Amino acid sequence: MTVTEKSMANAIRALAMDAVQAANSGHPGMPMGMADVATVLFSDFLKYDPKTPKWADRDRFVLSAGHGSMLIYSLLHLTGYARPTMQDIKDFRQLSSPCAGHPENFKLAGVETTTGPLGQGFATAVGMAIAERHLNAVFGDDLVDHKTWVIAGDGCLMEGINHEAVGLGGHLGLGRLNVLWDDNGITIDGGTELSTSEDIPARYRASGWHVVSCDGHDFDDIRKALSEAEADPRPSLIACKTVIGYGAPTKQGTSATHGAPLGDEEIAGARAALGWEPEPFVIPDDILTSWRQLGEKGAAARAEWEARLDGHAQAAEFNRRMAGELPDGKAMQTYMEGLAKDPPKWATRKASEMALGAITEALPEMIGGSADLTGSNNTKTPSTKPLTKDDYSGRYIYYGIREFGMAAAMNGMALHGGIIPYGGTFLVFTDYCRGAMRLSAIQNARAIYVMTHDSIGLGEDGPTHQPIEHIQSLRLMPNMHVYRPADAIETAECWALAIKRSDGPSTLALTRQGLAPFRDDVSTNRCEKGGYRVKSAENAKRVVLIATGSEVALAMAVAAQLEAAGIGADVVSMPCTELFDGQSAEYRNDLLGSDGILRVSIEAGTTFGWERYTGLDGLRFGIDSFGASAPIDDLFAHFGLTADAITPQILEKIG
Ligand SMILES: Cc1ncc(C[n+]2csc(CCOP(=O)(O)OP(=O)(O)O)c2C)c(N)n1
Ligand SMILES: [Mg+2]
Repeated sequence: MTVTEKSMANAIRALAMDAVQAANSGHPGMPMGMADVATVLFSDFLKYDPKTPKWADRDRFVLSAGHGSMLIYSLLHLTGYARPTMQDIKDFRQLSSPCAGHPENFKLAGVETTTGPLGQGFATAVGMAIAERHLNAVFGDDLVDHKTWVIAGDGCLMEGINHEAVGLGGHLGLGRLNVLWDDNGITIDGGTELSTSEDIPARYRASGWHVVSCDGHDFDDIRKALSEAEADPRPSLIACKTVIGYGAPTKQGTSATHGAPLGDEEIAGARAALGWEPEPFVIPDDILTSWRQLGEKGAAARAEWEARLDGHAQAAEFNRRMAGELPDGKAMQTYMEGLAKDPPKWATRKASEMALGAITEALPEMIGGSADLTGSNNTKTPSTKPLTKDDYSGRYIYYGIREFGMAAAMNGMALHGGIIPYGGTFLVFTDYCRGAMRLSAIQNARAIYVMTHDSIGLGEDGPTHQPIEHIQSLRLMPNMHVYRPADAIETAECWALAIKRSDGPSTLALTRQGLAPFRDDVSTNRCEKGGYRVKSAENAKRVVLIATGSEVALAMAVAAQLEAAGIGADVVSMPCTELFDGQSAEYRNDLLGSDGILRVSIEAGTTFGWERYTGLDGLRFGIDSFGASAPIDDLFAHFGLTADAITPQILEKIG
């Protein structure tokens, strides 16, 4: 008996029902509804090789509707990826299993990106599709010629970030991006008519997308729609009309199947309806064999690609970039030696621009951009001409006013490989990027955030634009390195560290206002330890001043007043607390001083959290309210961040 596509799709449905039932938690409805569509995608459209899951020219598949994780786990298992094993699937949602509640890119090859926060997978896929077109423009069809496929739900299309992603994807004409919309008319609260009246196809068409629809349970119709999407030069939305929980006798088509085990009785009914007889977690040999044969189809294309790569003139450079390795070179060192000769008084955003000039010239894998603040974020360099629909070889993306979409696209580029993305906006608008910054951190993605206007130092724009809690809140985020450099040399050092960090994101918090230089030594990267002493006490040491960014100069001024009063004071610049926390206890204690020494923090943002370094007995100078609209000097005076305001408080404290 030949194996039907329906029975192959039913294998996905059975695994989804069984795994969710065993875990007593999870989402069976979406995998059951999209099983037929996914079967067609993995049969005839997706380019992949389970035996070489990281093959650079594979298609990228993104399950944006991450709650339906059992869909991708089933597909990876059935098509023959080494993991998940059937045991992994039996252990769905348990600590021992790579089959986590939502797909995690660091747990399974074949999971290209972590998904779960709705809408972000889709927006990340836009970045992957940009990466593909850019690398194609640089390396040609022989090495880079793949597509990006997304499965997205109603939720992914409803989220605000979807509008940013669709706008950007349409504008850049990303024709190799194809989104399969699980158009089931159901979300958690019930039917989509409860919450939306939007004409989704019209919105996509208006944004430059091609839209096609199909019956998501009719294999021929699905195949026809996917072929049409592939052929169309625009990005495509394929509206797949499906029934959530397809096969469940009393619950299908309702939100009851969305996020809860179906229960033994309903599962028994579904098995009867689908004609699925095997025990739980058993796939009949003939069906498994058919799936495995599908999984073997891509090996030939992969072998042909390897043959093309072998001996290709650009092979070494292509491999270097895809491995995320930096080239040898001294561009940065030369740039810094130039700075040391005549240290400039630049805003750190300007210093960042100048450092980026050297970096982007030396590293062709860097793609920059800004969310419509190019001239303020200083993110554009002579080496980065615009990346446009007509010229994907460009390296600068005008993201428009789409901060969240920008950050998610940066994740997509970083995860695709071959690119180191950086992008800018005002630091205060990290709030708009935050969901994607968190996913950069979870996914160990090398995305670099260039966040300027980092304090009340931006002046007149006032409290809506002045970050207060932002720097500390980003420091709170696990795996996010936050840099707040204090002069041009520190800025270059922080950039070097951010780029070198291949397994995680970095945020650079940069000033609008000019900062006096205080460094002229560039023999070692002093920011590498996160914090270091920039001035040692001249009198007997009583105080250690710990400052970041623009407040290092203020700390130096305070220290000068203390010394004049006979009080010895060290000044520590702390550009990156995450790196400092990784130093030995000996180093940290030596730097911050021990018993009898007053520790004082100065940062033009919240004082919350600085107790960590000052101790409860220390002093913390910062701003614990919203800012205000005024010229910069008036603001620093108003918020008590001047040497004349701070020094007397220190003197009083030490008595
Ligand atoms: C940003 C975000 N908000 C809320 C959720 C919680 N959530 C998970 S699935 C879901 C409903 C999604 O509906 P849909 O995409 O149509 O999925 P379906 O029920 O059809 O599987 C919600 C609200 C989430 N995962 N991410
Ligand atoms: Mg839905």
